[in-house]
Amino acid sequence: MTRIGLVGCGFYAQNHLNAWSDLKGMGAELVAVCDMDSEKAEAAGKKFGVPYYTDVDQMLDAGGIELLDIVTRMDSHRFLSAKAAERKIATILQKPLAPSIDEAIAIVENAERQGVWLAVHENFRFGTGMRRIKAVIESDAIGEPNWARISFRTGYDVYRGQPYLAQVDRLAILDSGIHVLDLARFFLGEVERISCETQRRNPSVKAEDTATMTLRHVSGAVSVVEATYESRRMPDPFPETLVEIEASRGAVVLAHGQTMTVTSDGKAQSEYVGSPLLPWTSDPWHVSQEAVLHTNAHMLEAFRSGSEAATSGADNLKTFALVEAAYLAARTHRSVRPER
Ligand code: 89V
Repeated sequence: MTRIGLVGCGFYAQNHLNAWSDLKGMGAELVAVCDMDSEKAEAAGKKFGVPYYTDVDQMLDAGGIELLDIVTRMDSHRFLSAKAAERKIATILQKPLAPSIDEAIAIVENAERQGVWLAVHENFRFGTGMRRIKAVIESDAIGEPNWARISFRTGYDVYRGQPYLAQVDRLAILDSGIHVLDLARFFLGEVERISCETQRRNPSVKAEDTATMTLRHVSGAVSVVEATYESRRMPDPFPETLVEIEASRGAVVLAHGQTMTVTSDGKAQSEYVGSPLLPWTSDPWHVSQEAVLHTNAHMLEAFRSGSEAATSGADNLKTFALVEAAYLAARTHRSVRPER
């Protein structure tokens, strides 16, 4: 068994806790949880039958944790990951890895210096629909991808479950754009240039709530990558990402409702690629929740086999470089080369 500790027992962490519990059969053993808020710590500890702490040092010093899942907000990631690294405890960090790339690099470099395994919980690419698209591309059914539109557009009230999102200095690109930028890399490879226009369409949030980005990939493919929390359309696809990829011999399109249509050499076929609800998932969050289960399963497998996670710290810095390039592009109205 791999002994797992979890810090940060808030809204989204419930998905991580349920996922670890589901992965018992794969060798995951949740052994302790921690939250600064004693009520949250106690609720999670009692629900999942493990000791609970409000002090992370106490939890880590109690010993036995091999893998620490840090599900707090980004501001505390450097501080908490340093505590794990100095005790040689492997770490999974929630996205976004940090508020800025300099801090993200410092976190990754510190883990490298200490020789500690570190991964970023970038979950979108582990969702069932996204994995099916990747499999279509890899199967060569559509040929060489050369254009894409990857779109996360919603007006769902994300501020209710995550009120801090209305107050952050960087919103659409850093919170959800980071997911779609990661998908652009996952499907079409590394990026040469990016341009971006941002908008703050909802006056009661502090930062940009809409980002429209154009990427030129090293392969020559071009993608339009969109993220907004202020789309007033029905039906609202939240939290689905809609994908259109055109390629030399066909296309793959994932539409709202998880219907994937693959066109291959002039023949089109559609199928439902969603997954059934789990006992702890519900709509509309299910697509995001089941991605957490697959992400945790991947993390566990990679850690146990001593290999890097697909979304290792080093990998995620490449996605983070796109985030920074997008902000710079939006500020200067120019296309920007990412710095990694
Ligand atoms: O998955 C996430 O990153 C969440 C939300 C779906 C609201 O963007 O923060």
